[in-house]
Amino acid sequence: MALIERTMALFLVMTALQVSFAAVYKVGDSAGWTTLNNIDYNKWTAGKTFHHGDIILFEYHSDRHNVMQVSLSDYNSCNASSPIITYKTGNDSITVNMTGHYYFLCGIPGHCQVGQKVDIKVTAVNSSMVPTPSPSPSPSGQTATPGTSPSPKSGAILSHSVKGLLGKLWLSMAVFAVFVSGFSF
Ligand SMILES: *[C@@H]1O[C@H](CO)[C@@H](O)[C@H](O)[C@H]1NC(C)=O
Ligand SMILES: *[C@@H]1O[C@H](CO)[C@@H](O)[C@H](O)[C@H]1NC(C)=O
Ligand SMILES: *[C@@H]1O[C@H](CO)[C@@H](O)[C@H](O)[C@H]1NC(C)=O
Ligand SMILES: *[C@@H]1O[C@H](CO)[C@@H](O)[C@H](O)[C@H]1NC(C)=O
Ligand SMILES: [Cu+2]
Repeated sequence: MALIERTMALFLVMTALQVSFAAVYKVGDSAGWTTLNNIDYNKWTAGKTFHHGDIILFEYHSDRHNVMQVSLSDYNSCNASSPIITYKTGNDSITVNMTGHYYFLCGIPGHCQVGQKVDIKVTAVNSSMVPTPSPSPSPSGQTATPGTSPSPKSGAILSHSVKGLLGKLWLSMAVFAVFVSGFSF
């Protein structure tokens, strides 16, 4: 019984630790979510790696803008007539809990058209992303086309993930040590 409780406690702590790794990204940084200054929000996302569990924060004047999560085609055509979800508090924290693209736009007429839209690609952090000692040949026998060597961007994603995994490993070990030491009582 004590073992089960301990295991459950360990699980809860681990979950809490996962949560504490969530990053908060304020869209547009200090400028926020606006049509002023012609902000290119897809420039803002460049170089950032959004992970499952991260928080996307939209800050804006709620009487001037809103935030709609839409489909890809609605994103491309700036169609605000059938949003998946609409946020309008002016201070919306959105926890991204699925991998893939989140397409957001402002639903106020004309705003998306002048660039108030953002495509946030959420990546999972998982153990299969840990680098292998040597690159193995493609199992499907696919030959690499000339000039398609791994881009520096994928390297950046990799190192980011590895850093995250190492952090988690370190904390897991610390928690495990506490867990094990509990038995000596
Ligand atoms: C916007 O989307 C709705 C429903 O998805 C569609 O009926 C409408 O024609 C679209 N409007 C434009 C301008 O594409
Ligand atoms: C928006 O919400 C965050 C927490 O979600 C808070 O830290 C921040 O102060 C809020 N900003 C404004 C302008 O209310
Ligand atoms: C993801 O978040 C949305 C909105 O916050 C929620 O409706 C949905 O149930 C969540 N999905 C999972 C798998 O947690
Ligand atoms: C881990 O990542 C790989 C490739 O990115 C993906 O195919 C796999 O489904 C992921 N696994 C989990 C558990 O998310
Ligand atoms: Cu707007």
